[in-house]
Amino acid sequence: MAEPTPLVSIVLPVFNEVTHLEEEVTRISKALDEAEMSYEIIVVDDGSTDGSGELAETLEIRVLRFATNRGSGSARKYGTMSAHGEVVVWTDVDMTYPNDQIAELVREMDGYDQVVGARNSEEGTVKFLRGPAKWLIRKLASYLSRTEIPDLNSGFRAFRHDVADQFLYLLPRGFSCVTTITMAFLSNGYSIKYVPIEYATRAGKSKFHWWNDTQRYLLQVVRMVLMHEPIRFFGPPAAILGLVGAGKMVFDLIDKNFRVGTNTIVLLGLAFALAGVGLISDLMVQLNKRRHDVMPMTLGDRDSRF
Ligand SMILES: Nc1nc2c(ncn2[C@@H]2O[C@H](COP(=O)(O)OP(=O)(O)OP(=O)(O)O)[C@@H](O)[C@H]2O)c(=O)[nH]1
Ligand SMILES: [Mg+2]
Repeated sequence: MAEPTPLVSIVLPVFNEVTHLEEEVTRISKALDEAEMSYEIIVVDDGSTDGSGELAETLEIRVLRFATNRGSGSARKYGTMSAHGEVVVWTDVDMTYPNDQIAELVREMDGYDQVVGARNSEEGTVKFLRGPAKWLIRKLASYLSRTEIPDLNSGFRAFRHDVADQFLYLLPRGFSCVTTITMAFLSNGYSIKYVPIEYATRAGKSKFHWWNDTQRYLLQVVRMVLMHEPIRFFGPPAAILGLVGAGKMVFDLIDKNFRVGTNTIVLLGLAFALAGVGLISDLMVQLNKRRHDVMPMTLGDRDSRF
């Protein structure tokens, strides 16, 4: 039921997934046909060498093919740029996400700008290492964005196309683009709803590199906060060092007969330096704020919009 201006565009980044690509496309189209929701499927193939791109071209979907590999983040970004739907859905093509529930995910959007399928278990590749790292990064992101984030890097999400268009320039090349779209929405006052989903074992071969990709996740979370609210990054260490330094100063004055120790001065100096960097960064962010013209979603809005 592909239409010129569909309601939903499903963007599928693909890199060497030939064994199950057709099965994923079929289960998505079947579910959306049954739900009578208009849609387009966009496969973004990134120089697959196993014939995924050629296979995609035989299916009744839109296919973007890049000759060289750019990463799943770039694929999602260009897929979204070329999408026609009012709602964009991102998901993987590895049989892990419940892609037969995309219509339900989209229907959850009333009053929300984005709906994310939150996995209740970590079943991804190298899960014993990824679990703790992801937990830590998620807690950091929750603190920095002042919201509880049950799943920061779920690859299964539906969001408003017009809102996301404002942030596509921020998306990095790799896997951390899913983290970025969450942080961009939250930092700019758009709402996200989380719905629990099951996460299955992956078919085919994982492209996730636990060390490189985890480092990128962490860096991307910190970068997003520095971009929007640097005070939340520099403030706490500055305050802690300042308090310890002030305490030490009182101790020096009383106990050391007014001889202020070198370490006291270093502590206070560091606290001032960090506070200064935080304030200057904050000023730069405020002065360079981009204009966001798209209204956040309100309750009952979904039906009048789509
Ligand atoms: N276009 C494109 N897609 C990619 C690339 N790397 C991965 N993908 C796709 O992105 C989706 C997620 O990749 P995965 O390797 O499953 O990564 P993950 O889900 O974080 O890791 P797992 O826990 O192993 O499933 C899949 O549909 C991949 O085919 C890439 O370089 N380019
Ligand atoms: Mg996967």
